[in-house]
Amino acid sequence: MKLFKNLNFGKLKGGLSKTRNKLVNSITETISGKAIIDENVLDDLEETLITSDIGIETSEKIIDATRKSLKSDKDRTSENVLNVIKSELIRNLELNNNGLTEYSNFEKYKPYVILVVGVNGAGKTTTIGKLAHNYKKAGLEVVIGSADTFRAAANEQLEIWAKRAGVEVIQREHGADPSAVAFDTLTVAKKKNADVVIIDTAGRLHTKTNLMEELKKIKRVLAKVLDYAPNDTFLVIDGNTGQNGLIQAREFSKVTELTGLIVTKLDGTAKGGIIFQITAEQKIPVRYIGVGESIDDLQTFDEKEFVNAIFG
Ligand SMILES: Nc1nc2c(ncn2[C@@H]2O[C@H](COP(=O)(O)OP(=O)(O)O)[C@@H](O)[C@H]2O)c(=O)[nH]1
Ligand SMILES: [Mg+2]
Repeated sequence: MKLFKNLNFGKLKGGLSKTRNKLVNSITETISGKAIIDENVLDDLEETLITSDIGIETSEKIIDATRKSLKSDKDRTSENVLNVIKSELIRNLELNNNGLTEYSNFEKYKPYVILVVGVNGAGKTTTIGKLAHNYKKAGLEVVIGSADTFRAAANEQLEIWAKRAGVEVIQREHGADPSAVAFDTLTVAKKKNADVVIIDTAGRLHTKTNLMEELKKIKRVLAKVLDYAPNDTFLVIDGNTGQNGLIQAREFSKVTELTGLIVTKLDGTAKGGIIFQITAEQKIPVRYIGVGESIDDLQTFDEKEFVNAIFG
């Protein structure tokens, strides 16, 4: 179930303009003026896809499909090629995004618990503010927990977002045990009969074993209060980081079961193609995308809309 459908196609299209410039313009350059798209052009196209962060495997699949679907010479026009690539990109995203998890079942679990993880600066806290705002708007009672007790200003930043969204935030002093905050947050949410809990965490490098252990502890504590918690663990990835985002997804999924990805800052990057590569490799669905810094700039991820927006 997609709880809020916050799709603003114009905004999405605007946000993805740099990715479009990189991906679509280079595809167009590769095929334009070619009377027939022959094997050489297909090779160049494959290279174009790879350098646009689509990933080797997916790029090969797309070019194979293009080759197969354009049987006769008269099929091999630039327009047909562009259409095949577009529909193959959508098909691949749908394949990768489906099946793994059931989308948030807010009716069944009360509170529904979401844990948000990722490296420093990925956009976790901002995204939580936006998510809280959207859930609240959808009529849900939301409590957020500030389990980033590591950064000095973390409480304050989350408090500002909570105020904007109009939801309650639970926190402890700087330096406190993050799992204690997680515990408090669930306890309050249960008492209030809240619908959704969102837990913010400190940014951690996947290479720091103790921080990764801390994540596991937070999860254990959540499960102690509510045996089904967390329902979701979302990894937030900064879309600007390109290939690095792929490594983050790999490393985080080694220590914790990720149920979804949130890719932020797609408004400022030409590397939006990375979404194809990460989902192809990790088979984790993209759930939301960030296309700006304000509270309304989080959108539900939709495979078709995403590709249509890239292609303008
Ligand atoms: N342009 C843009 N900036 C974003 C987006 N999401 C987050 N940011 C910015 O990224 C920076 C880091 O965000 P923050 O939420 O503090 O990251 P955290 O360390 O993971 O909690 C802030 O300046 C945010 O305003 C987005 O979708 N678009
Ligand atoms: Mg933060």
